[in-house]
Amino acid sequence: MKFPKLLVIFATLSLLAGAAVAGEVKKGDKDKDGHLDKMEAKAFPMLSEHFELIDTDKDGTIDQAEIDAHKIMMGDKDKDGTVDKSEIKHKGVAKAFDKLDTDKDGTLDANEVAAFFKK
Ligand SMILES: [Ca+2]
Ligand SMILES: [Ca+2]
Ligand SMILES: [Ca+2]
Ligand SMILES: [Ca+2]
Repeated sequence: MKFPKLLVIFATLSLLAGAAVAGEVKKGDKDKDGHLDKMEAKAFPMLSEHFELIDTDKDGTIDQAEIDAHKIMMGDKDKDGTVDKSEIKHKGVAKAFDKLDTDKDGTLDANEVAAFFKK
C-alpha cells in the first residue's frame, strides 16, 4: 500500500506549492525583469488596486515576495496594519514568526513578512 500514501503526499505538496508559488510575477512579467511594474500589475486587479501597499520597499515595482507577503497581510483581521500569531494562517510564516519579528513587538508588519519570502 505504498502507492496511495505517495499520492497523498504528492497532493499535499502540490497544494502547498500552489499556495506558496501562485506566480503572478511569472505570469505578468512581460519584460522578464523579475518583477511587476504598474503597467504589468494592471493584469491583476487585486495587485493593481493595492500596488503602493504591496510595494513595501517602495522601489516602484512589486516582486513575488512582496505579493506573497501581501497575501499574509490580508489576514490582518483587526486592521492594525500588522499580523499577530492568531492572524497568520501560513504554516511557514507562523513557524518562523519569532525569527521574522525583528523588532520583537509580537506582531509582523509587511516588511517583516516580506523578509520570509525574499531569498
Ligand atoms: Ca517586469
Ligand atoms: Ca518593491
Ligand atoms: Ca492585526
Ligand atoms: Ca514586529
